[in-house]
Amino acid sequence: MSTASVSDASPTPFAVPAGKTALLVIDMQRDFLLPGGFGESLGNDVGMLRGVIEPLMTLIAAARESGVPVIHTREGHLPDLSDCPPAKLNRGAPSQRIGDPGAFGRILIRGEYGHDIIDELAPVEGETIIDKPGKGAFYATELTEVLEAAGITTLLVTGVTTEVCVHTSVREANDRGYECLVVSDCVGSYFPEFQRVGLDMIAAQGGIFGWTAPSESVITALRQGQGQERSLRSDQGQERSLRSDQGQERSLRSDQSDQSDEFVPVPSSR
Ligand code: C5J
Repeated sequence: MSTASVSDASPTPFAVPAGKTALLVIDMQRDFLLPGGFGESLGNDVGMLRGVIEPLMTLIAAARESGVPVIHTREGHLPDLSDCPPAKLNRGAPSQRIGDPGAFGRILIRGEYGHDIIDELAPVEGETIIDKPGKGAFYATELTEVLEAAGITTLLVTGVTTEVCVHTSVREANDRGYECLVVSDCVGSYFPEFQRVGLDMIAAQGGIFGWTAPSESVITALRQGQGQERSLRSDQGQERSLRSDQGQERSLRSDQSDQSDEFVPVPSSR
């Protein structure tokens, strides 16, 4: 197995082990990102989040190309709100709470148009989508089982918002023993100061919750890993073919010795 490295990650270089790394895309949902939607109706500038879309499209494409699994999450609740505790439901402006009618359907309700992932980042067939009722991607979801089944130890974390669902998920992942790198230009906040401080907090104190790095460096590491895997496979292929050549040679020698064994001089009876 090869391990590439994000050499300029903060606070130190970050290892990206092949076959053990997944890309986690947190809550890139219409309710948070579309102009005229829930996020904007709360007075937020969705442009702050939309800046993430393009670099994230490029990173997701690189992950898919490198065979790194992409796992998407969506924050939302059952239509009857039975999975939304009052402590969450009774927040925010009345009439703009979870379950209320919004521009793109009931706000943050599973199955509604606004709850789904934006078209630009739509999951492709075979990718996991985790529906989460909380801010963290692990709370009341099957994410742990999905990661364990795939042998994942390392997460490249992206999505929105930096200081809420990305932070909560990274903290949860860190407590569960996962190595996390937060991709700095692929996470977004409605508030510039939260974006800056949110990223600083992750890598502070020697990487208290994880690492940070820009997507360009992460993509370089993914390509490096892909190259290493290719040359490992080609070395293994050459070794296999060498072993098979040696095997053929051995079998040829054994055939030859078989032949000589088979050559039984006919005893002369005369
Ligand atoms: C929020 C999220 N901010 N995905 N959700 O409520 O960060």
